[in-house]
Amino acid sequence: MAELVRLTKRDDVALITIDNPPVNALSPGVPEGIEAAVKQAVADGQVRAIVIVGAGSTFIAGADIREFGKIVSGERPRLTLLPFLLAIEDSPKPVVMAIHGQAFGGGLEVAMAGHYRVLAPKAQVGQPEVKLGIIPGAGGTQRLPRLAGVVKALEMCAVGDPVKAQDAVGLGIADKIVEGDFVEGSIAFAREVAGKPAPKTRERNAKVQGVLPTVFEAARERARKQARGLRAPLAAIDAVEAATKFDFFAGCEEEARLFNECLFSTEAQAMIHVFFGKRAVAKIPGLPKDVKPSEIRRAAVIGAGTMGGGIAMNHANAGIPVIVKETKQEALDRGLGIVRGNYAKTVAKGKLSQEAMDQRMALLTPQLTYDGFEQADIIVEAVFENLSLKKQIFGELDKIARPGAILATNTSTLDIDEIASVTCRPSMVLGTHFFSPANVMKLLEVVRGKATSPEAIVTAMALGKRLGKVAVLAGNCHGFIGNRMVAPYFREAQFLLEEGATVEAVNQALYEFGMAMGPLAVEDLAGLDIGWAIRQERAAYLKPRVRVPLVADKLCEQGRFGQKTGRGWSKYDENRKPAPDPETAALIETTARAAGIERCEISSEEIVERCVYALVNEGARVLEDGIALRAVDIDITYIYGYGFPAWRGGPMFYADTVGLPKVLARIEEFKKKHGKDLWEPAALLRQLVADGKTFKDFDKGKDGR
Ligand code: T1G
Repeated sequence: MAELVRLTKRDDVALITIDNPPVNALSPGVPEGIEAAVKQAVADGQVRAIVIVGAGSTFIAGADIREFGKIVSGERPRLTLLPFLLAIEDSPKPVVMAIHGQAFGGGLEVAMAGHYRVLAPKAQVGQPEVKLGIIPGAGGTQRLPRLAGVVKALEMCAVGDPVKAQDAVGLGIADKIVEGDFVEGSIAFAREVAGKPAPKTRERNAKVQGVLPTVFEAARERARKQARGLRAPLAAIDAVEAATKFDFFAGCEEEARLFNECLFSTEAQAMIHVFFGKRAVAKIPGLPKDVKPSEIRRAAVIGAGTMGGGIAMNHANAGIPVIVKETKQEALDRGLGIVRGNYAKTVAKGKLSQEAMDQRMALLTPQLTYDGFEQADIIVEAVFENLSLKKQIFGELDKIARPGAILATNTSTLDIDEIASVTCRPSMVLGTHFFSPANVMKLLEVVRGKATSPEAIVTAMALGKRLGKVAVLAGNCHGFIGNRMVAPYFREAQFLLEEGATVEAVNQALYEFGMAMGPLAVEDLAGLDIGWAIRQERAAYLKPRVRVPLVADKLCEQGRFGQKTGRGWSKYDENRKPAPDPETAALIETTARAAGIERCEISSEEIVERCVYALVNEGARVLEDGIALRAVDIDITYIYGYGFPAWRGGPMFYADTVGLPKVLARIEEFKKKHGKDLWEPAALLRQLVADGKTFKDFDKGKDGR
């Protein structure tokens, strides 16, 4: 077994190197190796100071998250890193933590057990545990407030965002930034502090005394707003508060109690599922291992509308020069005006410098012609959702694009093969389905056609990562993964209105379930006319005598498209604040009565089950059809593209937590009541229940490693 921790000597300084690729996680053997090396260095008379550093790209990225499942299942004992950290802290010789890359979670906790911390200029430190549904579990909530103060520690532990090197020094978390040769500079620093008293972080109590309780109340208020439904941020606040109430060791006990309470929660299992899921979706099983992404140096976007403008911004943000083509000057000016406005807002918020904005705007080339398109490595078509228009454009692009260029369409529903059929290069045609607003939403559905080449797929997936997106590969069908599944979700939301639920009750039930917005509120935001156009385009595919929602079309016929017209399912004031619309409620009631639909009280629980189980059932079919590679791909799609709560792990993970037998039984009840055309259980769901398996089991062996 490769040596996880090495001890070497530089004259009077011991250099302890942690080498557990890829991110030096505190996997079994690492804490033990560090402790043994420290003890050895302490016992070595020639050694006057100790430096601990990480090999490779980072210091320590935290505890080994892969071990948590084994702790919860009882395979491994609970986390007990405190004794190992005390061994470092109680070293009579100063221990200098030399941090490059990241000191995250347990990595920062190890660093804070040291007596001094020096940082490489680009280093980051942080306690991101709440992003995994847990809290620091190795003294982080007790040592960090002693270094950075309670207010900053609350923010770092309850929100989980990293702190840059310069700020870490300013906050007192670290002592110095080392420029130049980092290891040599760290050793030189160690020599400077050798022989000086080794300050123990746990004894630095000044910053945890006399803290007003209001500080914690304010933090809890913020957490309830910003992390709705999450337990971990509130637990992190409780733990930091313990540092101001108890001595260090009693505070660590309280932290450990809260840590285990979180670790054994479904919330943590779900968010750890999402952590690894986000990385798993990038791995495509079945593609030749030697296929490498081709380089994207230049891009071109057709359409400067809401989507085209956002897509162009993504490329400029990644430093890729991008041509933006429109058909009319006025549309071009409007589109680029919105882009400039978006950047200006970000600059005004202090999240982007004016200089960076100017650089990005300079990468955008607005024009009305195809000039320069022959140099683009990828061309993304983002015109409105019309098949014949998209085919016309792809026919034109096929004549001018350079060989090997990727021709991508931003369609959200249409047939990729149909679009590719008008080109002589279907192998280079695929879908890059961005989500609105494209410069904000993280999800990118990369849609493969039947002829799309592995090169094109890996290039588009790699580009997705470069644009800061979470790219998920989808097969070609109507609506791909996300929109195919969301259709029955919206269908049920509308049926529930006809059966007696109010617009507010449906929205509130899903909002309280954890969705970013209720389904009808989402439709009002996106515009009811979008769905109307798709329904008209799909009318020919409707099965006769199968129930369809009746009210949305009526609203659209009255020009009520949602927020953009001030009225849709709800009515909106000038600030787009929603309010119940009695006219909509009346229209729903009269339409339902005219259709002979029985109306009654409907519980929030049933509202959630009807909508979410419709999602899960269609999700199972998406897996059956191979449109999604794994259940986790569906989960990541819904969390990063459709506002599904990460703390529920995504629709398929959620179904596993409810228990597939219960989900299937409920679907069978809905089938009895609402008919098999709407609620026939997916064969895969039946099979998994019959085999006593879960969607997680379905994914096993599909990780593309
Ligand atoms: N444990 C196990 N595996 C990890 C890991 C970790 N902590 N961090 C990363 N990996 C794997 C990851 O799954 C991927 O695997 C590979 O390493 C590269 O990661 C006691 C309880 C450090 C910023 O939350 O944020 O400490 O896909 O693709 O983009 O209080 O990884 O190749 O098979 O993300 O360069 C707290 C988690 C843990 C940090 C690097 N720590 N990691 O990003 O690479 S809880 C975290 C990250 C804890 C203590 C508590 C990022 C990174 P594979 P990557 P990257």
